[in-house]
Amino acid sequence: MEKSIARLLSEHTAVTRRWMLSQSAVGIAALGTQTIALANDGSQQVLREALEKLESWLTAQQDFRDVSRGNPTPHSIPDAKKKEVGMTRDTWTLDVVSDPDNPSVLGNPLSKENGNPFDFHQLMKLAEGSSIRFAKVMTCLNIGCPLGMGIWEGVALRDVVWLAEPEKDLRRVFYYGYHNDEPKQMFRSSLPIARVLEDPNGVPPVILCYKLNGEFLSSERGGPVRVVVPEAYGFKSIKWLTTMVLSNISHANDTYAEKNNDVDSPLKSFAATLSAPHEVKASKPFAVTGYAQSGISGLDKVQVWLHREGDPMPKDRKYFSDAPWTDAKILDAPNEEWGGGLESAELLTKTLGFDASGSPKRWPMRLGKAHWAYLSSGLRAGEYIFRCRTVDENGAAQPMPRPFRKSGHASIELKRITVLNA
Ligand SMILES: Nc1nc2c(c(=O)[nH]1)N[C@H]1C(S)=C(S)[C@@H](COP(=O)(O)O)O[C@H]1N2
Ligand SMILES: [Mo]
Repeated sequence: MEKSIARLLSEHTAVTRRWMLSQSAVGIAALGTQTIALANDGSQQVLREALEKLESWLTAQQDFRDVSRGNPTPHSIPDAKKKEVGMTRDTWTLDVVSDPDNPSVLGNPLSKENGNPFDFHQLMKLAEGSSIRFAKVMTCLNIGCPLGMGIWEGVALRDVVWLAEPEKDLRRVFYYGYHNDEPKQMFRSSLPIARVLEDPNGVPPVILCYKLNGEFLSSERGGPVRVVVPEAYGFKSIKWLTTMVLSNISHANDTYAEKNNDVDSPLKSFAATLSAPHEVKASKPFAVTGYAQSGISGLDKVQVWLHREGDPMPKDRKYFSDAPWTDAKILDAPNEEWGGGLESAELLTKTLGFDASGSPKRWPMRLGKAHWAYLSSGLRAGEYIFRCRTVDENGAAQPMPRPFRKSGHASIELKRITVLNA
């Protein structure tokens, strides 16, 4: 989608500042040998050019990648039809009911059929006292790169579950959205009730989300209301939510399980490049930039390894754990300009993980994105392979501790760089 030039410019200036600021704040030593080169051989210029092309930290709603299923995709149906089926804020309702196959005992089931569904007005009433915001990267388990990074706002799902007055026989919730009233098109996800009622250490609540980056959720992003599960891959965050089923079923029943996906897998940490040169001249500085997703075990380091063809390979041919990795520089938090169309940084003062001045309490933020840069002062001629990886806060290097593809992307990316004789 179209980005205004003003927005692009302000975001890019902000990114450049992130690096420059961190150089003065963290000091010269943090950059090691790289700073020596920064003096007058063009490194400064090379780095500036690479950083200016970096994406902003947050992604605007309309710039998220869309992987919605459905024929037609629910967000593409005409406005009149959206009103008819409850896909607008003034017509939206949610059923919170017991599972007929594995019933939970509910004192007050909420449903259209009984004439008492939960609606958007009630959601806003709940939000007045207890809205929740957190930063999260939305990533599809089956796609290598994140779809977008946002500040998601909503009400804790448990606040609405309690309105249905569950009494016993409740082990799991499963939920789905509008799917053109065709059972075959239903896309369902599920969670243990424990996860809904209580948050694991430091992880925000599961929410019924109605805003992204301070604006009401667009139809394409799942509006008027979607579920957002902070630590999960995208498939748990059901869009165009209509139905929450409280169940005594003892196991996951997600639609996503049908395609061999590991539906219990939380977000993994991994790094990837955003810009890397194909060709550089020998002994000339060059920069590589990228992002890292900070998974459930956080992000301690981003490391890179440049392997020259013909040089000996490490013993570990699978994950290169014993290769001569060196640390890249993780960029500091954006200072003021967060990107993503965030109207005002004021919102961050009321966002989990940020302090009263709107600064992140920890950086990088778990379950979010961070950006990194690597500056080489120059290499001798040859064919090189550039690799990058994360090291999480438990010390596990990508793709460990969970290398399997169907639990989310973590394989190590590979980029070829040719260094030509000068
Ligand atoms: N109702 C519904 N919700 C859905 C989906 C869907 O097809 N239908 N796709 C899911 C998947 S697989 C992903 S990865 C995320 C993507 O979220 P986004 O479109 O906001 O980027 O939405 C999830 N929620
Ligand atoms: Mo997905």
